[in-house]
Amino acid sequence: MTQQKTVFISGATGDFGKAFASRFALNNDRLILHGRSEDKLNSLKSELENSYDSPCHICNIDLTKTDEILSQIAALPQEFQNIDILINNAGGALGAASAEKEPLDDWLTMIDINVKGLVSLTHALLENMVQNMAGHIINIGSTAGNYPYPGGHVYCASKAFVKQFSLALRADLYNKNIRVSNIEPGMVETQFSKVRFKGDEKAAEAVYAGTEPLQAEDIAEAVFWTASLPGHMNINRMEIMPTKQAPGPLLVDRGS
Ligand code: 8X3
Repeated sequence: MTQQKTVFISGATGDFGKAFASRFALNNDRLILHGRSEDKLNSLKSELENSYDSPCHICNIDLTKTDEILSQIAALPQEFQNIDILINNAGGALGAASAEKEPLDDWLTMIDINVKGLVSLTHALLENMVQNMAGHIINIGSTAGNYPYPGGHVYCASKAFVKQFSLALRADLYNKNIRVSNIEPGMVETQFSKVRFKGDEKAAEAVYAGTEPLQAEDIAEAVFWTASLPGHMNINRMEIMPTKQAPGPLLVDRGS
């Protein structure tokens, strides 16, 4: 067990978020659980507090509303105020059709959550981390930020933003004792595809059919390991794929 820390997890009620929360709860860390549904947050908090010795505080914020972020951060109970680890996990994909077929609203929603939400939350917590000269920002990127694919358009672009933002933050924080890591999962079997295909179970199941995807707990282990390393070690980026997945060849139009 490593020293008890305060960990802020955005998107805590999703599959990744729950796996991260359980992994850090196993270490008795203090958790700030962010989500958009108060009911889901309350039941996650009770579940974790009943199973682990890990105090939880819930943060029911819409990440597209900067004033909500600032007021809830300002209202954190004292024992949760010094955040050691921020896990920027909230985000997702909408649609996988060719770019010209996708509604603009879905593109803008992905930018709102995956990009604007992530930078707004980071901005809100950064000053305190710099004052304390301590902290670790762990962004949940994606292999989609490294390898574009058909139907990936804004989702791929948003995750490329997260990668570059993480690396650029490193350039400002390397001498302030604040670590920044971008964890880049490939195919993981979660509700991700169900959300992407707007509830179409068949389309979502087809993504994982006949192969062996990663599980949310695999990524949680990687995130926990990244956070548990000695303070002088910073994982800049960690790309993780199932053994049965690999980057593919470039596309070539041969006119047929
Ligand atoms: C999830 C990985 O390949 O579905 O971020 O975009 S992928």
